[in-house]
Amino acid sequence: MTLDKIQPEPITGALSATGLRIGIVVSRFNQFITDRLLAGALDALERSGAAADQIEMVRVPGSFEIPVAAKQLVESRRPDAVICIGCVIRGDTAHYEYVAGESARGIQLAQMDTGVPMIFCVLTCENLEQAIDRAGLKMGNKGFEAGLTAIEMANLSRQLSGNSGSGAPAAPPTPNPTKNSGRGGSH
Ligand code: INI
Repeated sequence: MTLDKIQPEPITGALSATGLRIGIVVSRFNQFITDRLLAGALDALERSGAAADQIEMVRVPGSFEIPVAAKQLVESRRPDAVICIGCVIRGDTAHYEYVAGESARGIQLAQMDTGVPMIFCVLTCENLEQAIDRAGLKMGNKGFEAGLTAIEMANLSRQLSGNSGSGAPAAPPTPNPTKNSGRGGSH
């Protein structure tokens, strides 16, 4: 008997943009920050081998509008992943809570509805300094991280859905009525 545990081989997404199509939805609100996040994301895509014609970019007014645009982008262009870029900075009222919360919730809903990975690159910061630190200063560039995450998730999603060509999810396997699965029972 051996004490070693079995080592299952994980399914992972490669960090290569070859053959991928990536969508980007970027908010104009706090554009000083979102432009820097966008530059970081594009840098990551380019370093991973992506060309301009593999990227579809959409601009929206604010982070609140990102989810619907991301969903429509998937439905019309079928990218393999969408990077959602925004920046919400706390103000004097509760407005921040609604914009940040609904943006996150909407992006998650859009991701689950479409089955296409949506990368959450919406900064939620207490002040401008925190945002600047995450857009290329002390904390790195969250846009760059989002670009790499998009590529990994796009490739992983292709593997998990058995789809090696386009962003559209593969059709589910059709059951063969003449074949007994052997599991018995129904739900
Ligand atoms: N949108 C942002 O992306 N960041 C913010 O910090 C922000 N604040 O603070 O108001 C913001 N508001 C606009 C919002 O996203 C919508 O565009 C607007 O409410 C119209 O629907």
